Amino acid sequence: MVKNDAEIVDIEQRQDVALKENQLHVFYQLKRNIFKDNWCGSEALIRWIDPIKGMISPGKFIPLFEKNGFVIKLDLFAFENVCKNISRMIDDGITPLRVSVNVSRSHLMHKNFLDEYFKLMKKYNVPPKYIEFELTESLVMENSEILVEIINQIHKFGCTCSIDDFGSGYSSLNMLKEFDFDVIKLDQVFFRGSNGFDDKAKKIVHSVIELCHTLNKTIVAEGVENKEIVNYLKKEKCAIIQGYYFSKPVPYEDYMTQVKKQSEEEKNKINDK
Ligand code: G
Ligand code: MN
Repeated sequence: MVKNDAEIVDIEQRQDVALKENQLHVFYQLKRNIFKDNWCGSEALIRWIDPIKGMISPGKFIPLFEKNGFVIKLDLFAFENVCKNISRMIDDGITPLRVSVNVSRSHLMHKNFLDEYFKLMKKYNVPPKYIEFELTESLVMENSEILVEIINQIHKFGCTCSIDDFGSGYSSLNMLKEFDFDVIKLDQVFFRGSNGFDDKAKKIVHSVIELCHTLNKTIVAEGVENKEIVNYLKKEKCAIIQGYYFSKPVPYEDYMTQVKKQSEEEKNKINDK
């Protein structure tokens, strides 16, 4: 969190410069399918690399930008970047992975905000199957009718949507009932409680996974940092894992190298058949 008013003012004064002078970067964190043993997608995450201060944590600037509205510009900047990169991969003969992008709650105040997103996808010829919209639990609670409409629009356009940070807010179960999410992203808090990943946490995770499977939802476990948790999730048949254990968020070039490697391996497999 931001510590004091001076720091807030400082960040707010530098936000436009940061965008203009390319200090804001889109990093990618790969997601692993542990049963297929492959990368099955990624999440696009904003990183602010200041020439003097170095990396500024998103925890510091995102809540602030949500308050002052700058987050709208930032989300669209990140999204355009993602679209450009997917289009670049396709041009270079690389099969892209689906990228999930975070949609801030501020967008919901703007009617038809998705039009901007869809326009960008058309501009860069991005097939809709490569985009997943991540919506957070808190965003959902406040705007239920609008959200039903938004999810419809996302599906109609051919994209998917996920509920981010699942389980860290409240009324989560009701949300599963009311909204047609494709993917549930299990919040990292379950793996990092005061007692670590103890028996109680395991029982809760077990039940949530079972529930998602019953509802035919894809589940992604977030913030997985060690082998013990991976083994547990494997036992519970949770296929997709995102976390430092497999990959940290990395710059586009590093991400592209991984995706290219897998894309080539898969093409070779087909040719060998
Ligand atoms: O709220 P959301 O799920 O979008 O946030 C994801 C954040 O969690 C990112 O900032 C990402 O860098 C961070 N993150 C991803 N994997 C891990 C992990 O294994 N451990 C920790 N501590 N943080 C992680
Ligand atoms: Mn997210």
